[in-house]
Amino acid sequence: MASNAEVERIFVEIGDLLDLLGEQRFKVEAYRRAARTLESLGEPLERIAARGELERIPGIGDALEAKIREYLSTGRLEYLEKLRQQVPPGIRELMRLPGVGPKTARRFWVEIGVEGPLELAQAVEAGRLRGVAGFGERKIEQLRQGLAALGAGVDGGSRRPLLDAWEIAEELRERLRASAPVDELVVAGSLRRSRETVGDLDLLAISREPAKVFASFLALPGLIEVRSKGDTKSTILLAPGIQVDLRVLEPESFGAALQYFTGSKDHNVHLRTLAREKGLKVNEYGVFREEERVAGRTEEEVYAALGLAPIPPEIRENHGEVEAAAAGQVPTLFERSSLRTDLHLHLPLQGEDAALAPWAERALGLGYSELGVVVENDDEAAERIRRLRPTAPTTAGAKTTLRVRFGVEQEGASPLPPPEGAEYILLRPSVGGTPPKTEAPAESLPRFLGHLEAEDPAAVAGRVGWVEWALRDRLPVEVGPRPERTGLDSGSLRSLAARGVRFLPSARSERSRELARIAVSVGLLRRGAVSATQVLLGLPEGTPKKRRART
Ligand code: DGT
Ligand code: CA
Ligand code: CA
Repeated sequence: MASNAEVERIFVEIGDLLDLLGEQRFKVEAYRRAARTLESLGEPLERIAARGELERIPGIGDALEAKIREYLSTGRLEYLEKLRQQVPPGIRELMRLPGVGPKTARRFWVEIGVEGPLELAQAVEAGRLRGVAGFGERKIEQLRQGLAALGAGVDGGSRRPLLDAWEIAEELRERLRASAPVDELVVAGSLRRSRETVGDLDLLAISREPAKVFASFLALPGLIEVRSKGDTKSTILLAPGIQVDLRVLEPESFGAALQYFTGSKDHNVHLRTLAREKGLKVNEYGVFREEERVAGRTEEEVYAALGLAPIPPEIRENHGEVEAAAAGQVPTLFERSSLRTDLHLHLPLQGEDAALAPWAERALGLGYSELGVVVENDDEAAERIRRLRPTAPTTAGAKTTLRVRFGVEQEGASPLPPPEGAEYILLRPSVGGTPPKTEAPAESLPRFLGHLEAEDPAAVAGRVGWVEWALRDRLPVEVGPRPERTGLDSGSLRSLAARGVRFLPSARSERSRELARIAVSVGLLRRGAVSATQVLLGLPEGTPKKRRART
């Protein structure tokens, strides 16, 4: 669901962009004022729009109302996208510098002629700011430090959550596939290993026309800086500050490069030692005996040449997996292709995804046979389910059948009976609460613990208690794509699996396209070495008991 905060952020951005473009004060201020109004609005915009009362919000005139409507119904705003194209992304990046707002960033752009942090740093070092009105020695020194911090923030240590990196990478791959002649395009590095945080993205491609691929790469929207440029490798910095390496490779060595650049570094070091013992040499071009390449086209080939069974990327951390592969005892991890359902999705109130059809299409594309729509267990739950059920697709195409189920979500401690039509219950931690001392309320419907996401670190830490509670009751536990907000990172998944917890992977979608995020949830389960037997492929079983229905 498009939140007020999203629209607020968009208006702030429009205000900044108009300011950067030197637009008139009143126009800029109109957006900023509207953003402030939205910040203090007590009700979701979607609801106000549904009542047709957007124009009653103070400071929202016709033009802004139309923009809010467009965004709510399409999730996009054409006006914003046009503005973005008029301002080089590097100019907006300049506003992250201390003491630099839209006005100053515009002056750097127009008066000094720089288009981003790198060029500004060069201009500062070349003394081109000296003598410019408003730039004394102190101000210049402040800029120099800010620029260093901006660069350092990217090179040294600023890692981002797995899901964010995954989404950036997916968009990048989509764009490059559409604009460049690539036969193969994959992401290696820590993202392929499903590490919980990702430093930079490592893209590998095969193409007969590398020059065209690099040209597209260097013309990507959101590019802030070109860090290096060559015939086989280039590195760029993308907004909002993530580095991306792209390598274009020969098919003969693609598997070796994929293996090498997937890492981890410690895993690779172990492989090299092993190779040496066998009189082989392994690098990003292949496995070699003297000068002869004995493997390189596929990863399996590389591992086989070293006498190893294939090792899934997610466990390549040199934590015993190489020894296990040598003994032919690599654990069998859960596979995404065996997943049949996602039981935790919420339909937005408006827009295309308010209907089930786009969800069904995506779900079938993912190979699901079942989809679970969750509604809050309140007075309207039965009615919402009743309204949606007749539109639920049961078949699509000749062979495939998709079954849509309905579940209710409620607090773990709450004794609420389920409404008519509900088929399962998602129990979530209560806000600010600790898990109940008692068992989860007995119920005939299948139940699981989910919705573990929290923003506040203390609340995230408290999730452990809830998982323990679920474990006592043998309730399955949902695994979503944001470990930093649930506390369920691969390490805890591993130890929970050892204690017999069964998991329900979910993409936690509120838009149909987000169903694809299941890749991240499954990646985490795999990184936790969770086997197929510990993942539920459909609804858990309910505890048969007298059923109280509420209508
Ligand atoms: P990140 O980007 O910090 O999240 O982590 P990675 O693992 O993606 O690391 P990155 O991007 O520096 O390098 C990608 C892979 O390339 C890394 O996992 C293993 C390989 N690699 C990079 N540098 C070296 C190295 O010096 N020695 C070896 N053996 N492998 C390396
Ligand atoms: Ca990386
Ligand atoms: Ca890298």
